[in-house]
Amino acid sequence: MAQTEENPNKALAAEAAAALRSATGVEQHDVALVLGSGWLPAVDALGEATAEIDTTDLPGFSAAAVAGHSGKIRSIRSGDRNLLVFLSRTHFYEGKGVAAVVHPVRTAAAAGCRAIVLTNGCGGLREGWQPGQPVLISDHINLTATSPIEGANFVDLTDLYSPRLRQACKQIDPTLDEGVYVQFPGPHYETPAEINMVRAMGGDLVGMSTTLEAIAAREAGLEVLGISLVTNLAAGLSGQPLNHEEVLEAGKAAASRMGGLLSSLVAEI
Ligand code: 8IG
Repeated sequence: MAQTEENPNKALAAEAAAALRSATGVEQHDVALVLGSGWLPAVDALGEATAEIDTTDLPGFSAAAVAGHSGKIRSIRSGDRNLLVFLSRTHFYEGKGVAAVVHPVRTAAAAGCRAIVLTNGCGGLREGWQPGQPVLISDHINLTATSPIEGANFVDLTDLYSPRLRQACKQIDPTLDEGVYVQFPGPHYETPAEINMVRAMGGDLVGMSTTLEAIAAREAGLEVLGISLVTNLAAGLSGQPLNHEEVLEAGKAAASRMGGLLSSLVAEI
């Protein structure tokens, strides 16, 4: 479908952006951030909230479904930028459809954002990676078997994850590693055999988000940065079962590092 307001998804995002303007009093947002599992404790480092609203106050959003995710949107003034921070996301496994998953991204674009930082909590495959470690997403493999784009719009995904912004992150923190993020549909975690498959196909990180949002962001013309917080070793690698509490703990422990990274980064965007 053509990039016009005839696209119903784009029209709904424009309505949400208009409602966002009146709810926050902020005419134009510059940079959007989506906080994944474990990232919530980092948000306070970004600056004072100008406004905080419930996602459900805006057209097209539905309530948050996961513990540790809060269904709120914060407008934060950081230096001379207005940040639009989504404290939660809609996941593909909720079954609300791909358009619901990427609605925040399209809303951010309609609100004036030029760049989006997509964060997530995920499983790590690489030897030496520990829970609590942030990793820059260099590329992705989308195993959801779907796309947020409808119709014959053949969007290029080369360099989807901005080399410029990845470089900026590495200047802030030279110890940051990069890896290929693989999105599974979830909500179950992988089997150890699936993790072996991921390794064979070149994946380093496994999760249940981000790739569909990144594709929609590219379609909308946003510069994209993806950062994963390795909250657990991928299935079969630690000898322990996986659980969601471990994810939230890793986030709390890593909060000040994540907050410092994000706040230094938004100044560079
Ligand atoms: I946090 O190990 C988190 N999310 N698919 N696998 C998948 N998603 C995750 C994982 C994981 N950890």
